[in-house]
Amino acid sequence: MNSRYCYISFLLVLLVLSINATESLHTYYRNGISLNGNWNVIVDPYENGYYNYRYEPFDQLNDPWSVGYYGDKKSEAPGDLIEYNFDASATLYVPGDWNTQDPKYYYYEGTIWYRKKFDAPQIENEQRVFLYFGAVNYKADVYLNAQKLGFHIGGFTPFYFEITNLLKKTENSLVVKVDNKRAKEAVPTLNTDWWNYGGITRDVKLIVVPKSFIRDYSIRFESINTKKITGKIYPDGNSGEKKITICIPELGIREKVNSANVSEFSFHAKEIVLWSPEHPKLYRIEITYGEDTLIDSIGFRTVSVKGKQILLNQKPVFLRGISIHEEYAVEGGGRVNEFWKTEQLLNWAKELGCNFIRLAHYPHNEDMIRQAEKMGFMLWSEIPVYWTIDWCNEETFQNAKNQLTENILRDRNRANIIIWSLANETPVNESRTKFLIRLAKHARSLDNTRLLSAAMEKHYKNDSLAVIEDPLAVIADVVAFNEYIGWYDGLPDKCEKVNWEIPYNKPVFISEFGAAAKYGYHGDSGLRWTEEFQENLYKKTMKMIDTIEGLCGISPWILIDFRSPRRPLPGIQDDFNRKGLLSEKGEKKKAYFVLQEYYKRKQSFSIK
Ligand code: GCB
Repeated sequence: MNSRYCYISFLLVLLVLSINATESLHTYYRNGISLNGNWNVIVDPYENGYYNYRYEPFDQLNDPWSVGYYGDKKSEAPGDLIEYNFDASATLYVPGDWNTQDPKYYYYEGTIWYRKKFDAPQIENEQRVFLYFGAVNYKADVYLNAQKLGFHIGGFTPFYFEITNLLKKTENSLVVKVDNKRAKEAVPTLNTDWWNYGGITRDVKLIVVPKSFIRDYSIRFESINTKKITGKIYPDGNSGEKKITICIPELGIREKVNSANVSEFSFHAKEIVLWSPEHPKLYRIEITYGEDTLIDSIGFRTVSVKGKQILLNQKPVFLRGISIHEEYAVEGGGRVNEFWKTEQLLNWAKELGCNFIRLAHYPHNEDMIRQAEKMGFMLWSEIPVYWTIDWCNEETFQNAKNQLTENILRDRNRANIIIWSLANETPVNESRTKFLIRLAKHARSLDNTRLLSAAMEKHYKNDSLAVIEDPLAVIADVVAFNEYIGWYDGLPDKCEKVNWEIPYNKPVFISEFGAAAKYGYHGDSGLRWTEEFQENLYKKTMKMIDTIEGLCGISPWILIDFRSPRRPLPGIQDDFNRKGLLSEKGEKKKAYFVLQEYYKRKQSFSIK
């Protein structure tokens, strides 16, 4: 690429990533016009539709002869040289990963162009239209009617563009270049233990709003004693209306605040019923500004720490957790793309006796968060700062920060999220710690009402003394770590010998432990991959962890077997990480029942 284009793209990256957003586009209960369904696709491993033969991006050339695929052209005259044709190309379903839709895309990592044609929605009274993507993995370049709207980096968070003035009445051409190539400087980086599903993996919709509308809001329950609720509303456009009304009908609340760029509110709700796993009470909230009413459902609760305890609504709670990937591989599926799949995963967790879920290792879809909230699951929400990120690279930092921002802004009103997690199993060194401390400061600046943590690692002082020693533990609210004693670290008997030193007066959480077993493979408990081995490891681990002072919860690895290219062992793994308590088809392994039993015992710890 010549240096001019290099420079321009660098500036663009900085521009997009350095926006210090404090608000998002709130869409969940808005009547969107879905653009889901079949999209025409062109597979483009050489990015022929993006670069010319000098490797210059077409969309920065302003070249009338440009044949970038985003132009969505077709030969019209006999002499036209156009070497692509969306109309005649195959289709892929959106939302969905490409890997599991056709065997030829199973291992594909690269670029696929998606194209959807649609007619503009009926617009009245100067309404505005936004184009919303729930998530695209990993980089999306978005074009409407051959004009670039922008791009987005990061595979698990939403983004949007206003397209009011760019729409044609009919036959709009929406083209998205989706690129899921892994890269050293990316977040996540080259190396992970999950499938790099590519594609437009979450909903695409048009959101039609009045000229002036409520873009977003934040709300927080300040304290059980005062029952004070505060928040901010982010209106967009000037409706001429001087007041914004906030209504929570069930609580008899109807408050008016002056409309300003950011309108702050504060009131007391005397009769409030708090959200908890045992009683996941949600209220309908309506915020009205001129012609616009934004509707949402919200729960109220407090979460804090006191010494080595986690307090929910001021009472100690034990987190009976499980880790989950956003994957549903039953009958060959991949990324979760339908509501019933989300529900099925959560039902298995409920049956297990969980009140907490670690959403690994990236932000999950919004249905997952909201359904978990309705079902009474507290959540750990994480960004894909995983293993060995490029710690010294400022662009990598800005990328991680942006993903964290988008995650927090999307979900900051959800009562069930109690922990934001910054990272998973990262090596303790200076550049990593600096990186994560910067991220922690940013998380707290966006939301200081939740706990901060990260899945750290244990080390040994001697053969039998495991310690947690990590400068990150000093700034975290919860000292969380992954421990694989009995699988990567000796055999299950080792659990009987290990003692623990965790020198922080903070709650302790075990974010992972586990062993792999192939469902239906039986044998001696000493034989790896058998259900008996996994069962034995769970039994020994439960005994060991009960001796850890300040243990306030666990999220064993993992609910259900999941795809990973790191797991090729034929006949056993066949591309699946087998540490699930259920097989990828939903069959329960023996260890499932050990954990279920343990959680029955821990029930008495729960809040009354
Ligand atoms: C870990 C990682 C998780 C892996 C798991 C394993 O520590 O956090 O992403 O899948 O171990 O199975 O090795």
